[in-house]
Amino acid sequence: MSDASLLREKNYSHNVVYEYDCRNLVRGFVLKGGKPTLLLIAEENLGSPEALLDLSILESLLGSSSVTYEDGVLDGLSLVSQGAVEQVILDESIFDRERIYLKTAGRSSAVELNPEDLRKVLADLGFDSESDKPRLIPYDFGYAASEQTTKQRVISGIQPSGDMTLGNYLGAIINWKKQIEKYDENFFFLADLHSLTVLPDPADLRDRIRQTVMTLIACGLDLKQAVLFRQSDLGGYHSELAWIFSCLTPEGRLEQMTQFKEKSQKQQIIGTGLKTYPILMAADIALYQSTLVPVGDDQRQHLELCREIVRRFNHRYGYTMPVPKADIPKALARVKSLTDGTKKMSKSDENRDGCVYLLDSPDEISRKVKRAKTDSDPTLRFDEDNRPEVTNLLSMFKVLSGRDSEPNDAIEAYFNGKGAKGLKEELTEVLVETLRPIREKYNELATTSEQVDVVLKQGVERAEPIAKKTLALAKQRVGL
Ligand code: AQP
Repeated sequence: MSDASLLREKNYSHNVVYEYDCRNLVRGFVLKGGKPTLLLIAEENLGSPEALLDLSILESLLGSSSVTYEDGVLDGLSLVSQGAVEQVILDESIFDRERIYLKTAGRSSAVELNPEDLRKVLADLGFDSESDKPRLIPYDFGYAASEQTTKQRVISGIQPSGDMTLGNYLGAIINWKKQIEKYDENFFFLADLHSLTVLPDPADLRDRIRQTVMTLIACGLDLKQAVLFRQSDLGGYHSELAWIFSCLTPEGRLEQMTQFKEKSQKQQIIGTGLKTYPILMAADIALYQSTLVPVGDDQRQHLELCREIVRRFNHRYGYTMPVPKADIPKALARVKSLTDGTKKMSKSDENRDGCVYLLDSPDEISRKVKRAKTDSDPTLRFDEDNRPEVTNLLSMFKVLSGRDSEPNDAIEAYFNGKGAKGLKEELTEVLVETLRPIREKYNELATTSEQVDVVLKQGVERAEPIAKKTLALAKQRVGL
């Protein structure tokens, strides 16, 4: 529907404002002290309010030094009429979108426009970048631009459900390290509440929590830059938001989750937590106003559900948290088991020969890789569908040897005539060298136990204020 008349339907009484989003989210701004201004921003998935809008840019555009930002969507905020608005600040990247939804807090529906219609609406209303009044101020806030220009808050978690595997390393940890270098705000956590879904032995779980922290430190996570905390240390916030989210999540969606289907087949008792796990995961992410979630491909479906839940919350109660994006590695997003190329390498797998663990000794690595399943075709080719095991080994080599930007045929050509034996030998070598410093650092850390406590204590101190603020806002929004 293109409905320019709706834009003129109501008068609006606020100094400014507007919210724009291409996916039905609502975001409100009040700019006090400026001229009545319509603000059209190509916002997508951005983090904290401060990150959303650089007020100094806005102040210079408005020629005012008294611009303030007010969080949340205001009741009664309505569509604009020509008389009230003196100027429009228009983020030009809006026109990169296929569809634009204009929506206000007072209405439950949005006006869908294509970019050209928006241009017509603005022209109809008399806004023109050539004239002085009403003024159209085109500006590129860069919100639709690349990740480099956008502030991101990164979050990701790992379950202390077993010894960390090469799957965790390639699917998550190396990506976490890249994010730490790229972005200022990085939160990583031990998802210990999640690991209860498979009813671990309490003493084992306690040990694993510490071991997982030590392994993460040994992998070289820069904990001056990044925050590492334990989920259950802030469990009240996580579970309260998860409860609010659960009331918004259709039960049927949870049953569609592949991981639930797979894991419930392995469990004697299928706890409700196994099914509601993705809701807790959505809360873990939203609680920290996170925008980017580096995960392996196995989490893609859960992340999509998280995005749905956050959108639903924002849509119903007003903008409260950004809709996060998954950041899934392009090469080797899902590391497969060494013994079955159709299964992911998983730390809770009972068959330990299927996994390379980050703390495996060189002999163990060599033994496992030697016994890894391949097929009878001596020519090595990437073929995910028909030759999953060979593809898995080739992909591991490609990423671990730092050749991930090369095309697959270059790797195939490199192994031409070397056969599975040659591939296994070279893979072993590169695995041993990659994991050696991790194992050595871990052994060093294991001699003193205090560092784990210090790291976790600092993590809580840095994470709690954000969790507290988001939960308070979410509760207020839903009427609590
Ligand atoms: N095989 C994998 N390939 C790519 N990424 C992976 N990840 C895990 N396995 C692979 C990524 O590692 C992060 C933490 O994962 P997790 O602790 O949630 O899952 P897990 O290691 O797979 O542990 P479990 O207990 O054995 O869980 P399930 O039963 O789910 O397999 C995530 O970013 C994940 O994507």
